[in-house]
Amino acid sequence: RAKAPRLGWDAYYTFDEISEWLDEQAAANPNVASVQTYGQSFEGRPMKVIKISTGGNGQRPIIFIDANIHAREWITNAVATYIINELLNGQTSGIRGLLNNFDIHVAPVINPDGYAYTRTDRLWRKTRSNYAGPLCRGADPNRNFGFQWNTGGSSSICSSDTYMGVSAFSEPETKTTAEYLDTIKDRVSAYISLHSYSQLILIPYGNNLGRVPDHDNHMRVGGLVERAIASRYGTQFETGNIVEMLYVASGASVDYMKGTHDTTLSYTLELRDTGRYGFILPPAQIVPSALELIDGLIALANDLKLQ
Ligand code: ING
Ligand code: ZN
Repeated sequence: RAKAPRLGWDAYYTFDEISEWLDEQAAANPNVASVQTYGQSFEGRPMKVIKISTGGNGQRPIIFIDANIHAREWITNAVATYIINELLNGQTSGIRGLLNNFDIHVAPVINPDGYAYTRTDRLWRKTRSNYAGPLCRGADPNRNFGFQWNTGGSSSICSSDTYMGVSAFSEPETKTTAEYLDTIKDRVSAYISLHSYSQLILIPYGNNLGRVPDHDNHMRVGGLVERAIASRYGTQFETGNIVEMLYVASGASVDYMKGTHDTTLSYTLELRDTGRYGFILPPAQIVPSALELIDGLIALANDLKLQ
């Protein structure tokens, strides 16, 4: 297969660079990959998903990965693009096994405006809309999804970092992502939302509904993912329910998929590290973060195909 390498994963890239790179990947691998622009951000940037499928006539179950819903969590887009590259160019039996059984859809930057804005305000988290008035920019997209919206752990104060937005799905980024997910909902068997940092594998719900009915299955598979991740460099992740591990928070993408679409496995992954660098993870940790996560992803897929 032809290659269109430009990202080197030794630095973090801009939204435009990632966006262009995605199109190049699809162009270089026309039989396997396609990019769909399913919406536009508040400021008009394209909302893109790359779909990778090696066969199965559109019948294979989908593993969907969202990244960079929070602007400052740069490691998540870097890991997401590395995974895409590995899926398209990697030759390991683990990658081949994954692609023989699943289609993988990756949306590497689902908060494009916020991510672009972190070039000037590195710790910005939210979108950049102005629906709450000229004095407040943005809502927390992971408090804005329309499942049990505004049922705890989100703020109605527009300047808050966890501002829920003026209404459920007020942000074009969450609305269009959910609309895209709705079109593939019956085929999505695993939904993975990439965040940083804390090295956690988090199980819905984040709101006050507490544990999902298949909590035990999520714990079991989470344990498999933990072990696979640790097998490469010893990095320790920990699995548990969102509220029990962190805090109450309603309106997350993972709650939407579990609660609205009953997705078999729905996880938030908090990537490296545990606080030494936090959101400002050195670029030297991009490749190791991605490699250990790929090991985790393969473990998840190997189990999921037996379920
Ligand atoms: N953490 C997530 C957040 O949105 C989370 C944790 C995930 C809460 C899913 C609720 C549901 O706060 C980070 N780092 O953003
Ligand atoms: Zn986050």
